[in-house]
Amino acid sequence: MTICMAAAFSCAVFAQGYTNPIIKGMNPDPSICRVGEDYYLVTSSFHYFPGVPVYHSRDLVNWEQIGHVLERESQLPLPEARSWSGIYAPTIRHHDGKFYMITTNCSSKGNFIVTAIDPAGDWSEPMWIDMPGIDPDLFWDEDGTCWYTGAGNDGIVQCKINPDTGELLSEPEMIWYGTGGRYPEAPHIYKKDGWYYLLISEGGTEFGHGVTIARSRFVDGPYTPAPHNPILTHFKQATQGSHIQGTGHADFVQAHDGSWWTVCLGFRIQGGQHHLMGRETFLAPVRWDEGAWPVINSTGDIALEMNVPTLPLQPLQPRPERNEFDRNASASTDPAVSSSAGPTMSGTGLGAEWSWIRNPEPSRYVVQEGVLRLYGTAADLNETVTSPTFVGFRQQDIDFTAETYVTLDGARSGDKAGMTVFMDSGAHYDVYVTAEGKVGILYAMGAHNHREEFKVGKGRRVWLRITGESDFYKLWYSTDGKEFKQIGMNHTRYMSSETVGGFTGVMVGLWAQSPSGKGYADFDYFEYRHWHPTL
Ligand code: 6LW
Repeated sequence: MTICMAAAFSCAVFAQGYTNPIIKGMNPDPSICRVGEDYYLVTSSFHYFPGVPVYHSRDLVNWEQIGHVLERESQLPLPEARSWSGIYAPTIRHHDGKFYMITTNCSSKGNFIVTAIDPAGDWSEPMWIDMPGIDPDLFWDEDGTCWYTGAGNDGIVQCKINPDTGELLSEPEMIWYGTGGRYPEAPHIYKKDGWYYLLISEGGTEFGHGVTIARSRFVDGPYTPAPHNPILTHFKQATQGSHIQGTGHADFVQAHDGSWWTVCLGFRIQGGQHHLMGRETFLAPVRWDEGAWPVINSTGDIALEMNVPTLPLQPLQPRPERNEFDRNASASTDPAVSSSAGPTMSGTGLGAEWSWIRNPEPSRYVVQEGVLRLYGTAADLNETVTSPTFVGFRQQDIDFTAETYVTLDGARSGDKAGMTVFMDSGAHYDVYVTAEGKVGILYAMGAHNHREEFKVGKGRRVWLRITGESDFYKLWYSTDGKEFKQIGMNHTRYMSSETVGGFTGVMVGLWAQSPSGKGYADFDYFEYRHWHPTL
């Protein structure tokens, strides 16, 4: 049976309303566009490859990942990229039959545009833009002029651009400093009822985050701030107890029924004031009367359960909990498939929900005969330069169980392979089996690495499990797949964004390490289950 875990994100369906976040796990800086009754959304990917996941929906609530924008190393060079570099906030727009995605590669040459006719790909090679700064936006005015708007050092800058070449056509001008919050960023421009609206974020992407707006009769200003700014924030008394914090970085879309909506990022807190799953994508209705300022969800904040009218809901098949590593019918049989511009990961047989660190070697990842075979390198998960043998699946729930069965029959002396909850090269908890027939755990916490290894009777073939809950990750193994023994437990907060920094969220990963570079590990299945559907 073919199982593709990219198929869907499960989401409660109500006669009216929906559950936030609409896209769970690390999916920050959402940008959205509509073509007829189809909606497309992209998010940031930092040092993960492929870059910029693309999601599709027909109701704004239920989203399916249809691919990535940046699938080739030529589009996404990630030399020495870390969890605070690589790809930042993308903007997706559709103009004259073509999709445009503009973003910043902070580990390469900065801002660039790629284009596609089909948002599922192929996308073009990058057209680099000679402009510093981050969070670029594209806006086409009614006269056909295309405007680049982005975040500079102290405020929002703008100039004319040729979106089909990346060439700048005017001198950059500062158009707004925001309302005084730190890091004015994430601009998007919209035109409505004769006004140009400039939507931005301020306050930094932590607890003080918020969205502000200004408008002008002219695209290049002067912009006048809305009297009710910030129009979205959880940095206020009414939401100090909310499970959602850090709301910001929004984009607007007008639905095909005329209603307005915003997608934005936020994070779900756990283990005290900590978040582990990165910043996720949320949805809220916008009231935007003619000539009036937009109002987000009446009160300028959002909830997990949104009791508001929606478009007619079109639920997707729930994501299968278990991936048996049967090759997807659509995947190539060649493990290292090459396009004209270099190898992509689509040939590995793993679906779009999987991510690699920096620029992986496709031939080290092979799905065959119901196993995922990982060929290790000398690099371990503390690696900061090359791409360790690792493939990750976004942690999507505070309470979850992930499980696999790993065989090291193809291992060489010194080899290890297993599962991890991975925030960063300096923050991951691993459970593994060694070629010498031991099981082990590693807590990587900055400069401190704590390792324990135990001899197990049967050696070399074990079931491994990681469970997550609000305060702890627990690490388990089994030699029969029935009785699991807990061999590790550590606080979630040591791996949180508040402790570790960076812009990413935890990935549940499978990995292999082989000092000789010749050993391999076989993973029989990967199961990910949400077991406590409260948050
Ligand atoms: C992004 C900036 C932000 O470029 O975080 O929350 C940065 N907003 O707009 C990285 O995701």
